[in-house]
Amino acid sequence: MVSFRFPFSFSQPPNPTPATHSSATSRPFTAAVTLAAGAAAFAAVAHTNPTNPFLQNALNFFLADRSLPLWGSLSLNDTPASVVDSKTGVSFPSVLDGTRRLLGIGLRRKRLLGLKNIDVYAYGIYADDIDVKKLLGKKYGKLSLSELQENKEYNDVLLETDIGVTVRLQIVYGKLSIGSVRSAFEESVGTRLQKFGGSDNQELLQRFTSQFKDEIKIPRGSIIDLSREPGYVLRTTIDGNDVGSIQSKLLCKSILDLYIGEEPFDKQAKEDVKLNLASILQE
Ligand code: DAO
Ligand code: DAO
Repeated sequence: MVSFRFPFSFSQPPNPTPATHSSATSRPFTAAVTLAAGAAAFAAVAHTNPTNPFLQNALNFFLADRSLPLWGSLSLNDTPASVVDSKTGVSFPSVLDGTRRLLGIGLRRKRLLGLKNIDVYAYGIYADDIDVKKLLGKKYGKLSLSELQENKEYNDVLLETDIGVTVRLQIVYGKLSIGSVRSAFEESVGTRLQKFGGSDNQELLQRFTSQFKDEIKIPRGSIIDLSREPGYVLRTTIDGNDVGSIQSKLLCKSILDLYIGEEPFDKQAKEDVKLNLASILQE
């Protein structure tokens, strides 16, 4: 196993590759974790592939910042089964539902009574690989990483395109009540419904929050999947059980905006999503 300073680690190294990354290990990363086969293979490929300037650029970006591995440059065999978020210790599968690929991990924090911040949940953002290539490949596949970074439309492309997306929330706060979920939700999503939809969206908000029945428990460790299915259907599951589906482009956009919009809960997670999406588009 190779010791790297990254904010995440892979939980399943199938064939640990020997350490060959002395240049990379000296970089100033923020958290020390272990990095196994998947990204090691990637790093090796990128280092030894001067004919692919995109990969080199992407690698530089990747090393200068912190990020998930660039999936586009890993073969499926090299993809680790899951990625561990070092801030919370929560683990996210690299792939959900067969084709949804993990693009970024973030943390939702909340200030309590203006006093202290609590970690409410860690989240993973996934997008459907096939949809991404089909719907975005033609338009963005030819652009370089820096061109993509400057492209204004690309910034919002996951928000605006009918691509399967899942945001998986894993609760880390141990004392969440349904009441506090409802009111946080009315605040965060309510603001977005107004921003995108204008005045009267009370009914839509009501429809969504009425899915949160009083008897539902969401202890630490609960997994909530918020999925945008084709045709702008927002589907919610808790620990794998369906809670409900609502067809609304506005609701889908308002929810995803919390994570990949203009003011996301975790800015780094959004940057990771953009970078990993770019990497997949270069495949
Ligand atoms: O009042 O005890 C408290 C703390 C409540 C924090 C609520 C934050 C809720 C964030 C939404 C969670 C969605 C699953
Ligand atoms: O973090 O402010 C926020 C909003 C998160 C959206 C959470 C939706 C939660 C739906 C499941 C509720 C279960 C009772």
